[in-house]
Amino acid sequence: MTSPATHFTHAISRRPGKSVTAGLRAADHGAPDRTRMLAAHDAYVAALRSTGADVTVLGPLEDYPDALFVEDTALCLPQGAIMMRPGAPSRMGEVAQMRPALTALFGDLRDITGPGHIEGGDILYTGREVLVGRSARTDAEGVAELRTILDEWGHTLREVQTPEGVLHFKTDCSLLDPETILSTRLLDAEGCFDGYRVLHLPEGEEAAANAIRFNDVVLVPDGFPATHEMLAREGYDVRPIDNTDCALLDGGMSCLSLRLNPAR
Ligand code: CIR
Repeated sequence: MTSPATHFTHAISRRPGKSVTAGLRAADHGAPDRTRMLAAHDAYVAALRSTGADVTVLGPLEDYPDALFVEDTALCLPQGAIMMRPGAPSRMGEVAQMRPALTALFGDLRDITGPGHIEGGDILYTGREVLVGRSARTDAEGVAELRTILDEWGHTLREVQTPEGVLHFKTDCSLLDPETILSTRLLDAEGCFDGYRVLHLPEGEEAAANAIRFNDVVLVPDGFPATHEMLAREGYDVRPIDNTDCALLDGGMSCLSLRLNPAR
């Protein structure tokens, strides 16, 4: 039995534009190398496609340096898609740019209309519930608006807290299967994963926390051997992907795609 939280028929990603060098970052460790980033993006898309999924790769948006981080623009569930309202002002316009691709796939498309804000990176759908981390990008009003829509669709929303200084809730955790979460110790200490099996990132490899389970593979940032070994030992099919340049912009595996299984 597959879960809609881990098994998908489609994904949508977007190529980084030249403007990606101006992407948002909490700390400046240098600009990303777009050539290397494009190669990593190709490898990422190939890994998704290797599972048999239909992957749409959208063109770059030079007006939006962070537009490759498509996950933040929408929440996709089997019942429909919900267009987000990013808390980063420079990213607001990305949502309208994603709309046509989702309109083509979903019969029910909703909008977070505001005044609140919410970004997809703060949302973890586990199959049994939707966890939403309040953060510098996701506020109480945004969460409340999402809750109204999810109530209608029969999903339980549980509000949790993204730790101070962490960009998004999923910066520090990933769903490995409907029962199992990969998490930093820092985030798990918030107590948000009671009732799940939690695998902690090995010490010093916390930056590998943002992974994705996509059908039968798990995409994990390259360069974290203890994490790869732990996940392989647990039986997951690990696919390391170069994340050097996305990491400079606080991005990871989940940010680079919308993963979906539309009902129609
Ligand atoms: C930002 O600060 O918005 C981007 N530079 C990174 C977004 C990463 N997205 C994600 O974790 N879902």
